[in-house]
Amino acid sequence: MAEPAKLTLYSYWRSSCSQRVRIALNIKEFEKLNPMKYVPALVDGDTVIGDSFAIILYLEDKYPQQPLLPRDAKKKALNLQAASIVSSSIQPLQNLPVLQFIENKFNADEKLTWAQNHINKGFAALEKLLKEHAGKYATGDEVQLADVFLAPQIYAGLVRFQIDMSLYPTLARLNDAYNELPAFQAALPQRQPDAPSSS
Ligand SMILES: N[C@@H](CCC(=O)N[C@@H](CS)C(=O)NCC(=O)O)C(=O)O
Repeated sequence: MAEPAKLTLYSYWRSSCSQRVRIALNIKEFEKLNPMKYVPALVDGDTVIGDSFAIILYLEDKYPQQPLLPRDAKKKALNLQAASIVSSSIQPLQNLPVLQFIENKFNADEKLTWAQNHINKGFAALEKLLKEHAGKYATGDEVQLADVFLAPQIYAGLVRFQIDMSLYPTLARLNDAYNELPAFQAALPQRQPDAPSSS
């Protein structure tokens, strides 16, 4: 295993994209991260990667222990599909600049309605996609890529956007399972050194 101390993660406590990367790093047993500064960018020597999906796939290639992508082609596609729904069809629509734009154009209520609408659409798709494949975790009994993307999104849905998770029983059950895992607990926004004390 390469030297963990060479990796520096630039992050932000509340960023769900950063939370994904923290979970992946925790799963791959990196314990020492340098103080975080900005939403996810990983610096590894002279390599700088500025996107959580790219960072996680880089970690997967470089540190194959605790694989996040299954070898089985169908299961791998399922994991990539779930991760992509989160990273392409939900998170960009709840991103800060988008929410600020809606609030400035309309008001805070419209902002919340906008976010809830897009999160609910994505969660409905994920619930349908995963309910027949889920085991203890999203695609079986191992923690995989889909889980790394789902946990921060469900957390944001619950804590920031008041999503009613009873509509999504599979996702709600998965969230309970994530909350039991140390790698996921340590990545929670409120556990980060840059989180405000009132959060
Ligand atoms: N596709 C990028 C998206 C990065 C992104 O949208 N980051 C969000 C936090 S999750 C952010 O920086 N929001 C604050 C801003 O844009 O000012 C990734 O997955 O890393």
